[in-house]
Amino acid sequence: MSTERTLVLIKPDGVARNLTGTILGRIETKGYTLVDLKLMSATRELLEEHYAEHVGKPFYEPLVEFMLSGPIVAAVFEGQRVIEGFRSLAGSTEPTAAAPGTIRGDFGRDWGLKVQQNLVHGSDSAESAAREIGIWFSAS
Ligand code: RTP
Ligand code: MG
Repeated sequence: MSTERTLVLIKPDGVARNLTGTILGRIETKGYTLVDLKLMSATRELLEEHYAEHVGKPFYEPLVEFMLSGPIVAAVFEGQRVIEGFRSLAGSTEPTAAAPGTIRGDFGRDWGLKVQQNLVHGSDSAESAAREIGIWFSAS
C-alpha cells in the first residue's frame, strides 16, 4: 500500500457556513496530512475542466452556478488510501442519504435545492486526483 494524494474542495456552502475549520479538522483527525491549501474563487472555465464528466447533464448548470456563488477552499491531503478514506469521511452524495458521522450526513442539506449543496468534493480515483490537483493548483 502506498501513500496517495487527493484533492478536497470545501464548496461555497461549507465556506459560507463557517465549516472550513471543522471539515479540515475532521480530515486531520482521521490522520491525513494537509500538504497544500488555498481560498479562491472558481471560474466557469476551471469548473468546466474539473467537472468535464458532467458537462451536458441536467444538474451541470445549477452545479456550476452553485460553485460560482462564493469562495471555495481547495486542499490537498496525503495519506494511506486517502482517496477512498476521504470519500468515506464525506459520505454519500445526497446529504439526506449520507450516514450520520460523515461530513455530508452531519452537516449537508439537500432539501428544496436544484443541486446537492453537499459541502465537499473529493477525487474519486488516483487518475482523477492527479488531474484535479493539476487543475486547482497549477497557477498558485
Ligand atoms: P463530488 O464529485 O462533488 O465529490 O461528489 P460525488 O462524486 O459524490 O458526486 P458526482 O456524481 O461526481 O456529482 C458531482 C456533484 O454534482 C452535484 N450533483 N447534483 N442530481 C443532482 O442534483 C446532482 N447530482 C450531482 C453534487 O454537488 C455532486 O457532489
Ligand atoms: Mg464526483
